[in-house]
Amino acid sequence: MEDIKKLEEFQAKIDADLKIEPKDWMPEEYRTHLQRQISQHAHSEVIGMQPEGNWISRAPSLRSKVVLLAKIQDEAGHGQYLYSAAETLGKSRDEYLEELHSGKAKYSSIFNYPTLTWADIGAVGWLVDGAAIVNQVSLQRTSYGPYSRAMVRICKEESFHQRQGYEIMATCALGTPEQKKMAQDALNRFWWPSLMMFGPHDSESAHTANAMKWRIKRETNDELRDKFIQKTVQQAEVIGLTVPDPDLKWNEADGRYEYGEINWDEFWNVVKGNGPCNKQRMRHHIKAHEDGTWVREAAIAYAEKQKSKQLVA
Ligand code: BYC
Repeated sequence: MEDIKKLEEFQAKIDADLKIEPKDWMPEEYRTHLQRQISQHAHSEVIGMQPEGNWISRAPSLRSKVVLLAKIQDEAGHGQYLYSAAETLGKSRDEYLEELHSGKAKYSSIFNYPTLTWADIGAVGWLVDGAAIVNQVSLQRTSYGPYSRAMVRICKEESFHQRQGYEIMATCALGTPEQKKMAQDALNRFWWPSLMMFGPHDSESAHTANAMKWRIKRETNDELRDKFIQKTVQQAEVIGLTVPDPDLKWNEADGRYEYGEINWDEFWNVVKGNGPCNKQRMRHHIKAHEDGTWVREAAIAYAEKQKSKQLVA
C-alpha cells in the first residue's frame, strides 16, 4: 500500500514537471532505466573521442588542429558530467566501466564507423554532433535533475561542435573538385549512420513507452530523427551537397521532406558488436583504462593523505 502511494506521488511530481533529485524516492525501474541510459550516454561521449582523435596529428592547419583538440577535450568533459550524474543513482564509475568493458553496456553505434578523410571530421561535427544536439536539447527537460542540468552545458558546447564541423564541410564542398568529392563521399558514408543514432522506430523501441511516461524522453526516437532530417537537408543544399537518399523529396503540400528507410539490419549488426570498428574501439578503451591505473591510484593516495592531514590538524 505504501509503495502504491509513493508511486502515485512520484508520477504526480513527474506530471507536474517537477525534477526528481538523487535523494528522492523513485521506483527501481526508473532508477535502472536512468543508470542504463545515462551511463551509455557517458560511454558514447568518451568512445566518441576516438574517431576524431585519429585526425589530431593530421589536421591541415594549426587553427584546425587547435579547434579539433578543444572539441575532443569537450567530449571528455561531457563524459565526466554524465558519469557524475549516473553515479548519483547509486552505482560507481568502476561498475559502469566494467559493464562497458564486458559488453553489457552499449555506446552509440555511430562511433563504430571509421574516419577515413579530413572531410569525415567535418561530417562528424556537422551530422553526429548535429544529431546529438537535437536529442540533447530535448533531454534538457528530462525529469531527472542531475541529467537535465548536465545537458544544459553540454548543449552549449555541442552547438560550437556542430558549427566547426559544418565549416569544414563547407570549406571542402566549396573548394577544388577533389575537395568537393571528398565532402560528398563523407556525407554519403555518414548520413545513414547519423540517422541510426536516434535508435529504432518507436514501434520497435523497448524503452520508449516508460521513458515517455516518466518524462525521461520528451520526444520519441522517430520525432527527433524527423526534426534532424528536416533541418539538415537544407544545410546540405546550401553547400551544394546531395543527401544520399533516392527517396528524399520535398512535399510542397505538407511543407516537409519525405525520406527513405534506414537499413535496420546494418544498425542491429553494429549494435551487436559487428560494425567496422567495434573491436578496435573497445580494445583501445580498455588499454587506455589500464594504462591510466597509476593515475587513479596516485589521485586516491593523494586524497587519502590530505584527509589524514586534516584529521591530525
Ligand atoms: N547505438 O528502446 P530503445 C555525442 C539500443 S555522443 C547503440 O529505443 P532508448 C558525441 C538501446 O540502448 C551522444 N545502441 O532505447 C560524442 C537499447 O538497448 P539496451 C550520444 C542503441 O534508450 C563525441 C536498444 O537499442 N547520445 O554527442 O529508449 C563526438 C533499444 O533501443 C542505439 C546519447 O546517448 C544506437 N544508436 O533510446 C561527437 C543520447 N539506439 O540499452 C558526438 C542519450 C538504440 O536495452 N540516449 N540503441 O541494451 C538516448 O536518447 C537514448 O538512449 C537512445 C535510445 C535514443 C540512444
